[in-house]
Amino acid sequence: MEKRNFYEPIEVASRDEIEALQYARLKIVLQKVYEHVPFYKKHFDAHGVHPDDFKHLEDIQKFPFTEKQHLRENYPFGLFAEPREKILRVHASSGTTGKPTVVGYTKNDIENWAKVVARSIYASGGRPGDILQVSYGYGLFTGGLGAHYGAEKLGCTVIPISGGNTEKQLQLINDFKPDIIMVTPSYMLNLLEHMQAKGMDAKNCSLRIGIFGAEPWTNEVRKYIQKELNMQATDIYGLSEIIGPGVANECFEDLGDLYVWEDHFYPEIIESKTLKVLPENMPGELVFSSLTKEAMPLIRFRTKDLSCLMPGRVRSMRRMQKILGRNDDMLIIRGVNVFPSQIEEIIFSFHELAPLYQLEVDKSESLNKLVVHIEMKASHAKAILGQPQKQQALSERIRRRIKERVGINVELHFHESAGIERSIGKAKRIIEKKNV
Ligand code: DLL
Repeated sequence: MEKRNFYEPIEVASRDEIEALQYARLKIVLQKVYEHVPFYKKHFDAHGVHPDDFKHLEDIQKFPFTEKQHLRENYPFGLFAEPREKILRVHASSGTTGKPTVVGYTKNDIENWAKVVARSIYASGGRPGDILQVSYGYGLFTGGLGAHYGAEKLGCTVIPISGGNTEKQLQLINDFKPDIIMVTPSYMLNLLEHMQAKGMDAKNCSLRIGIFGAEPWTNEVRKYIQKELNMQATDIYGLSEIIGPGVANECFEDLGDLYVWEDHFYPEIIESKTLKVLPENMPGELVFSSLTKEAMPLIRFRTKDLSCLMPGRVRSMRRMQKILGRNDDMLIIRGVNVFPSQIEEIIFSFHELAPLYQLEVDKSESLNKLVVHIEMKASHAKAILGQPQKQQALSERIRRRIKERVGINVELHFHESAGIERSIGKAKRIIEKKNV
């Protein structure tokens, strides 16, 4: 492997240099959106701020936030800061209600996006010449095409299989021998299950690195994947509103938190209720401002993702803590705040259980009750499922651990083998009440 530990020199520039660049870029972006996006002119005017008020980097705090709602209200192209003819590509995220949120890219945006994804693959340990399978979905979702352009930019041989088509995925892993896979962690678990069922030697497959993102995944999932596939699992973060994958990525020399590519995206952490900016090391909601985006730069976009910022170590750019939940994924069960990731950690710590779960909030009683849907591993199912006493004992151990660690009593529902829906993209962790 090359000695150089960065893809672009700015990753290790001095803080002064990075901050000077952020200031200069943000100044241009503020001016541009004020002049070219009617929404921002109104929004800034309504808050009594003007781009001329931006004299120091901290002055960004004077500017109002952008919310997902604002994208919907300006559907489809109302937030574009460039003439439509300059927009080479659009992506959209489906959203749970009504209209999708649409984002646009100019030629330069697509180039910058490819660079930050190439940088992310490099930080994960990928190098030019590696074979890289892209198993994120291609289409309006940013995962597939984002990964694809980045991998080509770095100089990898790309296998653009997209999500789904599980048998074909395994065939290509077997025959083309990719070094790297980019895929949601839940689909990786699904692929692994199929490999094991087919008798493929997952531990000795060609994959060396997995670059997983698009959904929260705990360190328990990391440990499981690393052990079963004998590969390095790294975390890639991003969101379509800001660019797609490649906003932040783990560095293989310093695993645990993600490095924010701060020359393109200016991060802040706020307290969601008071909207106050929090200092480093304090957990809160991530907010990003675009520094280089041309087609649709956003100012102080509220991601709803919960994290905290910390100084860099192997790069000078700041780190963000691995995201374990979103504001709107938080369940309130009998007055206790619960994130699916807390349950995930516990399910993954039981070797008898298959590495998947779904949560159902039963609102039929006056206080919400949480039903945890789980499955036994095929190898343990026979020994336990037909044996009420053994199943009862296991059930008690799981419930006790959840009570100890999360502070709530849950109901467990064991499913037959393959009874829980498998993911081919982003896993659906929270389900509507089932009639089971
Ligand atoms: O999921 C972009 C992406 C594609 C990122 C592929 C990484 C890999 P959206 O569909 O707009 O974009 O969803 C963005 O997904 O606000 C987070 O809640 C969640 N998310 C993305 N990456 C991670 C991650 C893509 N590494 C939303 N960890 C974000 C936890 C993640 N959550």
